[in-house]
Amino acid sequence: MAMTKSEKIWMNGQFVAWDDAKVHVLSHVLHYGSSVFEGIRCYHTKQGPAIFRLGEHIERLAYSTKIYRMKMPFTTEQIERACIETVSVNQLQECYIRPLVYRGYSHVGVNPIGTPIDVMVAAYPWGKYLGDDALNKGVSVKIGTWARMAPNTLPAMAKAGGNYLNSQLLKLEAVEDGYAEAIALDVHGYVSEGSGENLFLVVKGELVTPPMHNSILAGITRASVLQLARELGYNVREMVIPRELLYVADEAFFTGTAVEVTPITAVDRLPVGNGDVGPVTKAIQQAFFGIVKGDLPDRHGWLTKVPRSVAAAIAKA
Ligand code: PPE
Repeated sequence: MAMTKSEKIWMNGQFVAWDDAKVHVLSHVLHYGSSVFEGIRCYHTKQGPAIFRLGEHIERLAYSTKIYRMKMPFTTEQIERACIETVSVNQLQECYIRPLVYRGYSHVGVNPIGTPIDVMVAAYPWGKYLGDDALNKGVSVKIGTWARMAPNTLPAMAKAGGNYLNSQLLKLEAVEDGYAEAIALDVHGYVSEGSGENLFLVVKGELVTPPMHNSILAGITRASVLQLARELGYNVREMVIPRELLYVADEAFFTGTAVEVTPITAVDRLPVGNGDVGPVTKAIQQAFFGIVKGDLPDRHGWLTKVPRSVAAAIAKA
């Protein structure tokens, strides 16, 4: 799963060559996980590359920095601009955008006060998160034996690097056991989310998803799907979900930037519904991909176009 390089990475306000985008080994972030980040997709549309919900992602990045008391050296407008420019200078049509804010190099020691706050934005091609067939055929998942962090341990609302140690334990277990992904329960035993995605169930025609207080990341795809589902006329409810509802639900699917809308067709080797991708999941996929790929009107203003002129302007400067 080697990544596809692009040419340039934005680091603290400047573009540097991909291979030169380096940090010191004694940077605080490497030792203590002190980073917050975003994952954003840019889609190829007929009107050129378009970034999905850029404003909401950078707003969440700002919340994450606030929670961890990291004083951002750039405004949200500057970071949004950096994302657009990074797509443009690398001449990418379709890509994943990864902004990262991290505590840099000054001293080692848990106390983060005084570390520099560094910011980078990279953009590079990234294919299907859970395999090429996942979107059409669905994935088989297990309930992880690791719980998501308790609410008074690490803040789930912050998309912080450190949270992903928990995610890695879940993912490692899933892959070693032959599953595409793991779903975590929260500390009370209720369904929380996947290692890197939110989760919806279809129960008797109604869409349900765990609320914020089950240690989930407040996913931007989740919010988009909640809205699209309502617009399609489905009853939608944020609801505490017991594990066994996964076994008796009619349909289930993941949502997330990387995973997009991916059907879940089996949980713990039990088929979800009859084990096929269900009609509600398909309807949500259609509504979602219709907008992001530019085939349906962007009626919510979710897409930020990347104009061709941006790269030319940067080259001139
Ligand atoms: N929960 C978690 C734990 C999570 O990491 C993500 C995104 C979501 C929910 C969905 O959030 P949103 O993308 O706003 O809809 N996970 C990102 C990182 C994946 C990775 O492997 O890296 C992503 O999808 O970009």
